[in-house]
Amino acid sequence: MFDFLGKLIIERPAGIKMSDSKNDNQFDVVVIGAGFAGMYMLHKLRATGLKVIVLEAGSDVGGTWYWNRYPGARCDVPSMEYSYSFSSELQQDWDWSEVMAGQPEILKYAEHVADRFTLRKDIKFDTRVKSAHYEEAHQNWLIHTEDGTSYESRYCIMATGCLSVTNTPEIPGAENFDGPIYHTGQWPHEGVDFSDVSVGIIGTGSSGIQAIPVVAEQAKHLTIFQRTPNYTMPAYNKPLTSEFREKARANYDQIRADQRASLAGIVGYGFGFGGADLVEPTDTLKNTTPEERAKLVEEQGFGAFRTFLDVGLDPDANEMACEMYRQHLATIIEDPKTAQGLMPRNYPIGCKRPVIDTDYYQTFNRDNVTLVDLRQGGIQQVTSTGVATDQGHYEVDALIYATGFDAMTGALERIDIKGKNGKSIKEEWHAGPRTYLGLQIHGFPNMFTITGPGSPSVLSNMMVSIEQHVDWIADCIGHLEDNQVRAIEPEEQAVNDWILHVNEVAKGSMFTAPSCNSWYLGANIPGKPRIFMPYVGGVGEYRNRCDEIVAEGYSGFTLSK
Ligand code: NA7
Repeated sequence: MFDFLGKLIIERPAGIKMSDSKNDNQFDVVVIGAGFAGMYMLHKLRATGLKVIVLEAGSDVGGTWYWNRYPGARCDVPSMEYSYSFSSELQQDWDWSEVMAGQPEILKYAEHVADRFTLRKDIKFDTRVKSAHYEEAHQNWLIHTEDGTSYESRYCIMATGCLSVTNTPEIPGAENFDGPIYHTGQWPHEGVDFSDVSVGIIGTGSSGIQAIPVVAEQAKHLTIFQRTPNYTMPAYNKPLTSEFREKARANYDQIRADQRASLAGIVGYGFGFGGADLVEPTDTLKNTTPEERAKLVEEQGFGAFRTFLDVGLDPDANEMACEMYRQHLATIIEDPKTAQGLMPRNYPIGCKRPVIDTDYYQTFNRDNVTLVDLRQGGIQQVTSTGVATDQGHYEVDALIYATGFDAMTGALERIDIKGKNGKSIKEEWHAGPRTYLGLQIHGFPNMFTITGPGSPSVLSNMMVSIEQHVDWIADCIGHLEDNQVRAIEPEEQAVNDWILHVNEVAKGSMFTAPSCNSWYLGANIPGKPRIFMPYVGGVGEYRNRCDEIVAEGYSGFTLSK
């Protein structure tokens, strides 16, 4: 229902914002999280004159890039594209040094943005939010932090990140391990020196695949405990030349416009993916002969199937592509047993988030690297001196868990969030996350989720999706303020319809193949409902739908005085 044109119940004198009469802990907006989403949300809302505070668990800005300091951590989107577009001066001034920046450079960028826009004065660091309860009587959010402080606000914006709650599997015996245990997502700020250390790493997702080559260079020995091999492509990362940067900057308006209209928020400006230009796949792999496929692999390596449309649609064509992948892999790895151990099988290419790497497979040709393919016998327990598996015991001095995150919903469900009638977000989402547009939840008025489940989010260049959500939310709040609307929340039917649509679009894609077990589906967390969480329809389509909904007078939302 949309009723903002109805009679005004509460009239505020013109020109007086709610913030004018607030005490220290009363705000118009509380934003939770000071990663790229929370930082831009703060900047954007400041222009409205509302009283805003950001609460952040870390000691500084950066979110994902603040916590994920493991060796080799790097963005998998070209930095000229993985950067804010909201300030033309910022994008003209900042010099990215490489095509895909490493974590230290991205964190420096976040810090620079915080300095440049004096963001820190409205961010409370070292402050973890414990609960956020909607008080129906006052139509306010009451937010409690672990240090015992409470905040009251009209709007509560969750900028809590999609990959911010680490997944640490409970492996028996871990508490008895004599050496240090690290998690890639919570890496020590001072770094770790692995010289002369035998290291074990559990997990070969993107984090493991990035860390392994770098740790192997330093460690005495590196043992990789791999449960599921991944499909990974070379990143072809390289330094950026000043000529390239200048050309890209001159084209920034077009690049940004193309990103916003694209499928994944990435146009591959100047590099494409995997070092080759982006191509629109049109050919049919199933029409090729084994000889033709072998020739393609010989000529193009891992990229050999990228021009074939049916790889993403037809399980048989996909399996042919997987076989081509394995053929090329076998040519890189010197030891045939290790090559077999690294070969992904029994799930399609494109089911998990694509991984790109630097020298990953070459690392397995080093003398100080051992692969333990857990498909041949899994981990039994961690002992005081290493890891016991069904294949034997492996001695290590230090262990790294590269075991991922409770993605998309973890950070929200970790906070005790209660909406109308005291209903918790956990209850509301017991069968999987339910949102309208990934922006709002029925029964939780005036709470917004930036890049929440049901939006393109992790399937896209996060910067593009963050900026779109922040702009939408800021416009929405401006609209509510201008029209003296007290609360907005989605109708239950609109949520149902949107979820149906999110599932419809994902159906038939490799993302939801029965053999696919990805964190997109929550399959990495025991007991988590198996639901495909992000919106696969593309950032351009999605943006259009969000804009249409506004033009239709916030259709699907209830706006109440
Ligand atoms: P991922 O992609 O979730 O990878 C986690 C890895 O850890 C994956 O190989 C898992 O194997 C493995 N894992 C998890 N639990 C276990 C246990 N108990 N035993 C053995 N192996 C285990 O997380 P990342 O941090 O690498 O990447 C997350 C995203 O960050 C990435 O997609 C980018 O967007 C950036 P499994 O596949 O579940 O068998």
